[in-house]
Amino acid sequence: MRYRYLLSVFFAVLIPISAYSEGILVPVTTDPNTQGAPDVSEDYVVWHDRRNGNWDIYSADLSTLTEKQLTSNSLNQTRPAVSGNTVVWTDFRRGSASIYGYDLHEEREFEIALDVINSVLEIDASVAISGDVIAWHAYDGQYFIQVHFLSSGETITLPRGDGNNFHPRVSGHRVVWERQNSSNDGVFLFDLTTDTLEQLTAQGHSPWHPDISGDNVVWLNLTTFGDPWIVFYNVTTNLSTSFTPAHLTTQPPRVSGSQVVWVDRRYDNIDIFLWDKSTNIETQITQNTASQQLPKISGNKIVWQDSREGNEDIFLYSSSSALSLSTIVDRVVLYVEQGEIRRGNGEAMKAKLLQAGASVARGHPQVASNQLDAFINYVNGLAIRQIAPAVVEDLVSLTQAVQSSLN
Ligand SMILES: [Ca+2]
Ligand SMILES: [Ca+2]
Repeated sequence: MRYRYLLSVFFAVLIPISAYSEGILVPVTTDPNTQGAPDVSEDYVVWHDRRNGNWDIYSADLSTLTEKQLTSNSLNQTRPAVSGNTVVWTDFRRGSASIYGYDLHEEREFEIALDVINSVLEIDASVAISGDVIAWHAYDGQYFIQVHFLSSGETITLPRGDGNNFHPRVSGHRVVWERQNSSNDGVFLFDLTTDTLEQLTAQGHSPWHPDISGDNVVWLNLTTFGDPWIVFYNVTTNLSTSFTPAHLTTQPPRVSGSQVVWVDRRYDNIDIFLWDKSTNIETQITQNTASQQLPKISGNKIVWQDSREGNEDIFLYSSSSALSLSTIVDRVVLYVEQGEIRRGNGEAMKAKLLQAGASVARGHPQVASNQLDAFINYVNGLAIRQIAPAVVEDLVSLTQAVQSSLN
């Protein structure tokens, strides 16, 4: 077991740049009863649905937007998660909380773990899935994390330490969750390939609801003296960025790649916002006066629970995420204005970016990508003493994002 605290972490607070959303918004459900708690993968949206007088699991195929009822048991099936063609949820058909799954291709339901929470209260087991790996919190007097492998059928218990372990999330071979302990709350990460445990948060913080996508972990940090904030942490570089949207709620932030979604009340009602770490651009996804909440994100798709029609429905946003060289030029200009980059260096950077832009215009994306490599080398060359590390990291990650959109 290995603990790694944030002592070596470079802590950057960036001021986001605002943008208007340019994607399309689609209602996934229009039924007058309650639909909520959606999740999304590349091909499917899933949610829990009360149209039959009790909670059932439904799915929609995103290529056709056709709806499908996955459960019909008269007791409750709630809070589904989806990855690929597998849907998992917390199921109360036995009274206590169990974990069930459904294969959307084979149209087959299956048991995963029975009676994981034996409680008189109906408590969500917070089941999560990524590929072969399913995780949830179970209860035996204290809450602890269990992991199930779909391919082998094996179920294991993760190191539980002192206190209660809640709200696991999975990405590939990594599981993150929060541990609540009277002396040391924390976000923990377990690597299933190396069997190593890390604590990602320093002592004295109260982190809630972590999420993970690849190398990137986000969580909420609560404080008794002000608004909560969101932490974005890279497990490979140990670099941490925090930002504090105005009137942030305690609903979980969610991450996919470099993009984070959350809800806040800055305009007096709950709306969905998106921030992209690679561009440092914040986008307001919903601008409706009803409440939009519980967002999830996968690639360029965001889903959430929306009350704009007078009852709760599921909505989907799909972005085009078109990045252009002018985004980097604008960023260089901004840093020059802020005094972060000297004017002469800024002009040299703009010249390199214009060369790459000319190559794109002539239909030579590979040449443009090589010219952007030269731009990155130039920026890295100024990293010693001339430009702050956070500025270098911002420009390099933004340029790499543009390069990946050229390919
Ligand atoms: Ca049901
Ligand atoms: Ca509805």
